[in-house]
Amino acid sequence: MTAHENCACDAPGPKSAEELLREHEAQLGELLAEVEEEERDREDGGVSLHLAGLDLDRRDFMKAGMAVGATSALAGCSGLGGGGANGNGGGSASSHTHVVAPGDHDEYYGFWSGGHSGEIRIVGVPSMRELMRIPVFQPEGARGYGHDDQTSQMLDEAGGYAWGDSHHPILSETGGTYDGRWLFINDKSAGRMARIDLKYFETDAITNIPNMQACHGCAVQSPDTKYVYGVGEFRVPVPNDGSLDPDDPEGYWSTFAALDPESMDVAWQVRVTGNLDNADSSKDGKWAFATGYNKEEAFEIEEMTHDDRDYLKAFDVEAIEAALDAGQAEEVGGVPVLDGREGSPLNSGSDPIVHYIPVPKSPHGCDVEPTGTYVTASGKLSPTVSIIEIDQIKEVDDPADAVVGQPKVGLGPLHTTWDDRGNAYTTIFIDSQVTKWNVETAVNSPMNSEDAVLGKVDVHYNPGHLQAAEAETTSPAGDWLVSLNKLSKDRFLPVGPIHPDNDQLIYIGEDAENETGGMELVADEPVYPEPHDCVIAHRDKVSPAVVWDRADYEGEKEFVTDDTARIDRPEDGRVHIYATTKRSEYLPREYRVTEGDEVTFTVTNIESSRDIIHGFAFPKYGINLAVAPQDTREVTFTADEAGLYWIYCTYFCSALHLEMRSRFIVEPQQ
Ligand code: RUQ
Ligand code: CUA
Repeated sequence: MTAHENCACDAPGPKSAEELLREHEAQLGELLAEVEEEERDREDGGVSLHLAGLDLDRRDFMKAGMAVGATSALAGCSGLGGGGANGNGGGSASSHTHVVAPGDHDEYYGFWSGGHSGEIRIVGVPSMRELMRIPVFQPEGARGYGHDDQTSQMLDEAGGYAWGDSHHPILSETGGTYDGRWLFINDKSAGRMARIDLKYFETDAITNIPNMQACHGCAVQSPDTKYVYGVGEFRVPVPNDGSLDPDDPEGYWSTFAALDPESMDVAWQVRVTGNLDNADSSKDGKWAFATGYNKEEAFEIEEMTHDDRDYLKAFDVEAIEAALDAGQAEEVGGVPVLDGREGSPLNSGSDPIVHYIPVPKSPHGCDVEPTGTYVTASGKLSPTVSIIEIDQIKEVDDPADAVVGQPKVGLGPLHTTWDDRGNAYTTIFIDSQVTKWNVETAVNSPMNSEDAVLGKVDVHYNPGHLQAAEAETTSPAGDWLVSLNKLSKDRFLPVGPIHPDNDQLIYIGEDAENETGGMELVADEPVYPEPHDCVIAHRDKVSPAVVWDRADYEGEKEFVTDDTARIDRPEDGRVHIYATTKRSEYLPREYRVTEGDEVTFTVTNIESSRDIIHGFAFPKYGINLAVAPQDTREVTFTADEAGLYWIYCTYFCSALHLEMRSRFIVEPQQ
């Protein structure tokens, strides 16, 4: 297909940039007016689409969609930033290829959250090839996660939930940059925080955080990861045992938690006023920040969005530690909790533990820029990003005076990321765009002006997070940016009514005085529902093992060899089988137990060549182990039914892989 067959040049009236801007202004005016409206027309009649809290009706919604469509058509005709380069098509519309040749490696590791798939995905950037998935909050067969004793026990102890909702992957830091040791990921569904060990790319700890439902924001304390921060979004009664009046907001809590990254224990919590949302740390570690909404402490969306302002909360880490040392915490749910609500004693002195900084309603993204001078709160229901000068927080008498800039970036700003040249990039949900703006220009311009805006690029459609390479460090790379778009609509072959999301790769390596400020859309990538966020690290900062180092589990599990493979019967009713796997057999070759025996398998893959993994599938008991070279896995079950069952290998490991199986014989009780 030529570019022109796909071009909407003949479509009626593509609008000029000015017309579009005017339209967005008008739309915004209507939107905000409607949010404020007390009385609402609740007659639906199936005509208008009432969006609770926004009350944007179908007419406006369609208009927003049309405006975006028109911009795309326009861009296609002028050759600017159009969505022409698609997936593996290789950037014919872009001078910047993202194609990584067969056999070559990507420059960056991208760690994507999987949303309600509860996992982490590893994506090569810039190729956008998905390299691996790491199950976190739910069992998964291919990697045998939740199938062996260790991981199934970990999932059980973390609450035994069937799934999780992972949003904000964050890498551990040393000296303000990614150190490749751990990745942390929140679970919004259940108030949990998990840790992934980046030597083995496996989940190795999950903490069920007390006094919290919906751990949403997730951040590490810069520059050296003394804490991992988990942010409680939903307000819940504490204790949540039915003893409190559900209609009394007083009994509801929202807490900000700090975990020790080594032990994954909760070090402390701070109870706050209103909901919490997203989080970040100052670059010197002295502050943690969280956006929040619902300072009204309401139960229904209309009331939650009632007030004009919400807060960015600034947690003074030294003041918090001092209050803990002074014994001012109360032990609740087994962890020390400080009262950081507005007007609490700990907030009333000269050194409040939490500063409440008013910003326009329902701020969402919370991002500290690379120099550590400013923290930003992206507006969500305001078309602005608020810039707070961190050093001013303690200086000003009126907390609102710490807000030193407020560029107008578009309708529905959600999250902000950074390049290495002082520029910020913000996702604009309603306008379906990414806006590029300059931080210092914004600080030096009048509030609410567009002076700092350098350009906008259309994305498809409705972006949530975006992330640039190395953007959480003190020195972002400034080349690639990914916009994680919630809707793909018509971008791909239809696959039924549940659509993939669309992650779009944008080159940001060059500044230019054009419509997009130099941003170039390079690729589309359909993704399984539904990543929320990602973090992108240079490959030099991550060095996974390619086979297991058995010293890492010495003393915990036996490394079985062909010489020590055996069947032990330590007591009546207990069988412990020590087995090896190699191409293409298990040793011992056959297992005989008695009906009712409790059986433990300790299985070592004695291979040392990379990528020779053996499966150990036991369909009768719902078990599939994936045993990597030099690794050992253990699984325990009760052989409760007499019969013969084949154990077989699930990884295609050799020409005789199909023959790789053993008989497990359960003899009837005498
Ligand atoms: S939130 S789309 Cu869960 Cu990160 Cu803003
Ligand atoms: Cu071992 Cu297939």
